[in-house]
Amino acid sequence: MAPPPPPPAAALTWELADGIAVVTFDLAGEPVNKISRAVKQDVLATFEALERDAAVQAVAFFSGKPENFIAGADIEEFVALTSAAEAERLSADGQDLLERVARFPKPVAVGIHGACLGGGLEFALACRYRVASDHPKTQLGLPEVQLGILPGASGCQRLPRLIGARAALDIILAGKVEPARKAFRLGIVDELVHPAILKDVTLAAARRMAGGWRPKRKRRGGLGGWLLDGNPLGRRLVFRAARKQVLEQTGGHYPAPLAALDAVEYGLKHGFQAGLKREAQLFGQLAVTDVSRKLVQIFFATTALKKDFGMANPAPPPPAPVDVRRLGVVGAGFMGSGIAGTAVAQAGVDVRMKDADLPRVAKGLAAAREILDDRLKRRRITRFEHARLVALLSGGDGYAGFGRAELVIEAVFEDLTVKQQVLKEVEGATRDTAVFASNTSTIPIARIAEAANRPERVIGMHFFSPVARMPLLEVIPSERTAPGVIGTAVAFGRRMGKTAIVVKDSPGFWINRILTPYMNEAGHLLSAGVAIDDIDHLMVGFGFPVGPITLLDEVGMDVAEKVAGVMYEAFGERFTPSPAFAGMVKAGRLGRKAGKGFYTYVRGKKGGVDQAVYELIGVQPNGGPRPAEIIQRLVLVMLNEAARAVGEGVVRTPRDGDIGAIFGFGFPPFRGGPLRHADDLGAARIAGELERLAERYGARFAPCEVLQEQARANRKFYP
Ligand code: T1G
Repeated sequence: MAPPPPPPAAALTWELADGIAVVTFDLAGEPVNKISRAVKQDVLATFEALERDAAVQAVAFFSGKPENFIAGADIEEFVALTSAAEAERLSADGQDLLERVARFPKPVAVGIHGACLGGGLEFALACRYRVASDHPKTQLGLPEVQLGILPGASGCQRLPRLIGARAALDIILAGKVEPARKAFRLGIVDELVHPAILKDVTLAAARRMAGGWRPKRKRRGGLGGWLLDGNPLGRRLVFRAARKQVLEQTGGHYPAPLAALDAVEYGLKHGFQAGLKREAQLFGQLAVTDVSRKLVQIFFATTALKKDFGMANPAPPPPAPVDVRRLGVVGAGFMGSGIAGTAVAQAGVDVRMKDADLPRVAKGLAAAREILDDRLKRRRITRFEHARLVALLSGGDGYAGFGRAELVIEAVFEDLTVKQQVLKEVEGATRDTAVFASNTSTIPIARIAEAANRPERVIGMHFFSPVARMPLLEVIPSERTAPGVIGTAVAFGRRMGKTAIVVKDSPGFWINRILTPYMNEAGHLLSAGVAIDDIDHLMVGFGFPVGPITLLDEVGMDVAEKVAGVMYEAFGERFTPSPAFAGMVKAGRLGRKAGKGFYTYVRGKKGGVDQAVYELIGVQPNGGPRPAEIIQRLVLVMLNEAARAVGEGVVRTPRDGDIGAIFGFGFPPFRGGPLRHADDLGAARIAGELERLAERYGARFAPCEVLQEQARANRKFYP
């Protein structure tokens, strides 16, 4: 017997204005509107009442949340499902509801302001007319595949019919979320207006439709669009290309995009109703996969991190965190300009750069500006915004302008004496309340702070290169850093668009701590005769975006060697640098930036393996150990170090550790991060395999105390 329907949530209210029912969706007690079973009941009941009421001629639908339209289906509800059949029914129920909305006898217009995602966009697509506010908060998209599922409330059917298969696949298969302006260009919304007139314009559209007007939509994409989308042959080409791209991008690890492709294609071939059925079936299968569970865990972990400022709760002792309006950046090189450009582009703050001489400053300013130019080119900002933001960037060869900065980030040469010198100069040039952050990747913050008059205001902010694109920030307080200063750094990092984790002031912090043994192991494997590209292919097969050797070329061998040296000094034998890497820096093989590394580079484009490298390593490829053992060595050496670092409190929670590894260097998200992966394998199994590896290859594989203890007590990182 089917369970009784839940009582309707008190979410929808409506009032009549001149023949138009103005419906407001405002889910009580929740920061966002989401569609649960109870909300669906309420929508159904409301639309039934609207149909019955003869005074209602048309409907205008809005959200009551100030910054959010509808965030989609309630994710907590579908992760609780345990069978594919149940999930399929949930999807089919959603489709039925939206069919009723689409066939509603009175016209429905929606006014969209704020995030309109997943089931929220599917609802809007079922309405007859869509108006969106031209506001940065108004974003429309179908992010479902990012959660390992597909748009399961008719989105795979309605979107391609509205904007064409090619454009719809572009959104659905990547789980894209687009700003309102782009959604308008694509034809997803019918009108784009200033937020102040959203309500009036939507009401006017409802009224016109009540009077018999039917919105006309012109087919987008012109003749080219018709050739590709509008006939079966063209469509076949579109699907073939999309399938190929999905397989390339997912390496077969993520089933959702392929399933979504199937749902779209099937629907276009066999009709809307058959498509719905297929969509619900596939949704059911995906919703209970382990991949989807892992991706949903990541969603909730990142959401929880957004609210975590790394400080004690309730409010810490003074100083309170401050809102940064002016940022000083010392060092106008690659990192410094990346930090400056990203701070302006994302946080819209006034940035003052400083370097030793004016030509360097000019070069740094130009590089920072390129980040803004790129946004303009990709139409993320308007010309007007671009001009406004460019004007926020300035610089000089002295500290003029630093007096007003609330935060100064230094990105100078990686040397303790130099950094301490800069710290003293900055303290002399700024107010007593200013925070000094070092973008060091290897030097303990406590050591830098030894030179400070105000050590409680010194902190580490470790960005990754290139700053504009890498999503992670490690925030590193020393033991003397004030809690409020941690809050300032984390909050500003978030405004720069970064996912910030607070980590302990210990060598390599979190990311380099767990990455270094992995890189070294790749070197040991090279010495054992494994081919460069074999190592990379195997790790890409495991799910990393690039393999460890390619990563070395990207990071730069000089940087990697420096980090490896610092880690060896700190932790001793198990971090012994790989001899395979020793000759690379001397030979000028620094990687991409030098135009030569393990791979060849022609005009910035990566080519094949540079065979000359094998001579430097001193071993020609001979196959080496079995592929399974290569993967095992690389992965377990990282998991072992990660477990040890967790035991030392390098990260505050396993959640931070996993999110850091996923966002920091692309640990395969479908495995949930190194600590989730360790839990899945089980400590006993990992410890056993590490012992066997230690017998064969040495003490660097000896299982750490944390894993041994977990194995003994049958415990895990996560409850
Ligand atoms: N379900 C459940 N909870 C949600 C939620 C959702 N869809 N969206 C947000 N929350 C919670 C979030 O966990 C947090 O909770 C609070 O709301 C505020 O979020 C049938 C099946 C909308 C852009 O993937 O991208 O539709 O911590 O801090 O920064 O095809 O939340 O307060 O307890 O992130 O202003 C597809 C997910 C669903 C959108 C707002 N939708 N959400 O960002 O606030 S699947 C998504 C977001 C679907 C259909 C399928 C963002 C946001 P708490 P927040 P924000």
